[in-house]
Amino acid sequence: MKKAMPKEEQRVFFPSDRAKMIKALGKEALIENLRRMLMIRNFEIRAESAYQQGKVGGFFHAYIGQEAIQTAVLQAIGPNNWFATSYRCHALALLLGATQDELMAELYGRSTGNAKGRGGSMHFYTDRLLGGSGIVGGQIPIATGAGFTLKYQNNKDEVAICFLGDGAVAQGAFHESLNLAALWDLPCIYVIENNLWGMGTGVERAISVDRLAEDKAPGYGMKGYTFNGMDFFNCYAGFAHVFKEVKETSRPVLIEVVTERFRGHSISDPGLYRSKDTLKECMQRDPILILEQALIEAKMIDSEQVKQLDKIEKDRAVAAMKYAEESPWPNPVTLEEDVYAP
Ligand SMILES: Cc1ncc(C[n+]2csc(CCOP(=O)(O)OP(=O)(O)O)c2C)c(N)n1
Repeated sequence: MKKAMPKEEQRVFFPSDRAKMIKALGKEALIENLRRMLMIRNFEIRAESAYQQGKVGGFFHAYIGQEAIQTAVLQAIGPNNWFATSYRCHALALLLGATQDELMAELYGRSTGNAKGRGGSMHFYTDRLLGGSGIVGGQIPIATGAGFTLKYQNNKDEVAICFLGDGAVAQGAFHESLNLAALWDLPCIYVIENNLWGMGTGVERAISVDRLAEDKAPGYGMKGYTFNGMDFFNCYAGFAHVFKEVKETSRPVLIEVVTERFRGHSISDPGLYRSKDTLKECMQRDPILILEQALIEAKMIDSEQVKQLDKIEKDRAVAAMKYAEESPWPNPVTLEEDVYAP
């Protein structure tokens, strides 16, 4: 069997210059990105507590630990593109403008929810998010179809971007989608968020190569890149580069972003496959703390202001819980509405 996956500090990442990016992005944009990451973290922490109180049912997969990735994507490529992701979809919906109220109400199963209370945690949507997918890899052909549409319409301003887990790399849909995207020159960016685990299976036991993008991409005639998912700046630099490249060439690209999830696979996972010490050690690389520290060092914010920002986001998430709690249940008479199966 192949050797254990190297830790992120041993991987070779896309080169990026943090000082240069701090200057280029500026104080306002950087603080806004920190705020967005705090928004995602606070939303999920409150939603978890609602789940634990029995107010939220069904599945629940937190993005905690991975926030830098999709936050950096939005900063680098903007919202006017097509997005697809897995069931781990809370962050992307928030970043694409879904309100905390509608998302929390969806988790609570209320009629005011993002999908009228019918989808729950795994199926958030926006006008640009083509849904969270509960089927591992199910979102890959959907994003490929969005890329096909852009190409067919001769739209050179937008791309389709697809987020998937390391576990989804072994799915047949991954192979078929990447083959077609390469064959037809589709403007697709495939982002493997390698959080090192597919449920309780370590990536080194599931995938036959070490570098998920750089080793696999050449087999499709594509370029492959590796980014550090705990570092907002490295993600931002990488995604900005790739976005420009894909728009210029209309060639698909495969990216691996090395990250860690700080929670279990889902809320009901006790995480017995990794030790408490391993988890504690990986939580030292908290992407929010890393960005916070960089902004404090750049004298763009101080720790008191960070606390205030965090408090505002906490209060917003708590207000969303109240909104959800007070929202009506769906009327049973509407049960057969929006069902398209013949
Ligand atoms: C086709 C399919 N097979 C199996 C499952 C059960 N399942 C749900 S999540 C998961 C692990 C996926 O891990 P990964 O792709 O690494 O994503 P992560 O959860 O780490 O974000 C599995 C096997 C499923 N939902 N769909």
